[in-house]
Amino acid sequence: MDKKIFVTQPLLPELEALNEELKEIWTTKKVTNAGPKHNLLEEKLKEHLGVSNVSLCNNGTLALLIALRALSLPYGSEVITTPFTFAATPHCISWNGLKPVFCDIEPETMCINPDKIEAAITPNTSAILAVHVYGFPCNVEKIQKIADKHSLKVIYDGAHVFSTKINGVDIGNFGDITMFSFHATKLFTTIEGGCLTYQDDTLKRKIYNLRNFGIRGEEVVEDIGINGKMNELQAAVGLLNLDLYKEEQAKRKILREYYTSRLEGIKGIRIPKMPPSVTDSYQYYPIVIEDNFRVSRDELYAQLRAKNIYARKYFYPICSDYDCYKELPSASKENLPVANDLKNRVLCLPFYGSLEEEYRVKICDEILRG
Ligand code: T4K
Repeated sequence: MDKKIFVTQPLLPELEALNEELKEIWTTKKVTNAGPKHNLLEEKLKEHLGVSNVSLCNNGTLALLIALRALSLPYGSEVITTPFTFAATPHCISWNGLKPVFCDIEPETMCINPDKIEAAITPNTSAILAVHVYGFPCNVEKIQKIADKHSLKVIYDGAHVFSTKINGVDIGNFGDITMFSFHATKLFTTIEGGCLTYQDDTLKRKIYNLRNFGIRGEEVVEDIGINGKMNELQAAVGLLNLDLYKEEQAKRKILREYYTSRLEGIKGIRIPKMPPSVTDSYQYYPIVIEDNFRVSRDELYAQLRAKNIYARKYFYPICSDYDCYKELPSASKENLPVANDLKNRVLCLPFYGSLEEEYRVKICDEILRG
């Protein structure tokens, strides 16, 4: 391939349109600290995400840190989570002085396996932090039942599920709090950014405080907050991208159909299926390489890379392999057989609307070459 093809490309608004937004910001000189564009984006996201409360943050990781903090989980308590995720998920647990406890995943959705959660619960467990991986939703009903039975909080890492619905219900309405990431690699982006959604109105003040040093007024500091504020430039990009992401989804739908038409039914390739009850976000296109494919996942990854196709092994290594977590009892390979198997099989293909026809064809040709 004559140019490098990456796993994704950021969805950027027209420069002219952004310039108009910047002119406004330059005129008012209000560049951060809950400015008008920030507040408008919060309002508009309520509609787009179908939720009653949205709190914007300067990135998804800060948002997740704040979510865990806002729920006042007892210091040192255990949070059950998945190892099959980005580093931010368990790191946010640890940064809050909480202990991550890894639980295995389901083979099809690659999300935390609810049937394995109860065995991981101890008297010290305070919450479940589950991740909707690649846009596949967790089994939210089963997770909530377990949480209710054991009085646990539920936090969802929804970094991959912007605009997803389950049976018509917007995904940000499940659990106590859901985090969305608006990083440049995400379908809907503010370059860096993220938000929290939640149904409990009383969390609004707490979250506001936590992302703004706890400051309520010039002489009032109400809580031990941090700086998690989204600035006006980020919000401006977000406002423009609200008009673009649906078209991007439509383009990705066509790309998904093309990939699936070429790769489905090929010996040794499994394509994880979105359940019909779910509206897809179109964030990733993962394939699973089985033992009977012509080469291993790692060999395929290398072959593609040699042709300038930068598919990604999300998630390899898994979080339980990291030096900082591998000694945890829950990080053992025996505890996490499915995650440890899938980490060696998954490959996320280049997936963005502007990927040219000729490259789509070449990517599939390269995967299928004999
Ligand atoms: N929870 C989950 C489940 C997550 O997946 C993430 C983030 C988070 C929490 C944390 O949310 P944030 O704090 O990030 O809001 C990327 C992203 O940096 C990261 O946001 C994302 N997950 C993760 C899955 O993927 P890398 O290390 O793979 O990024 P990078 O720089 O290799 O980018 C991938 C490709 O995207 C590049 O090869 C080219 C393209 N790209 C990337 C950037 C940054 C561009 O074309 N332009 C760009 O500016 O982590």
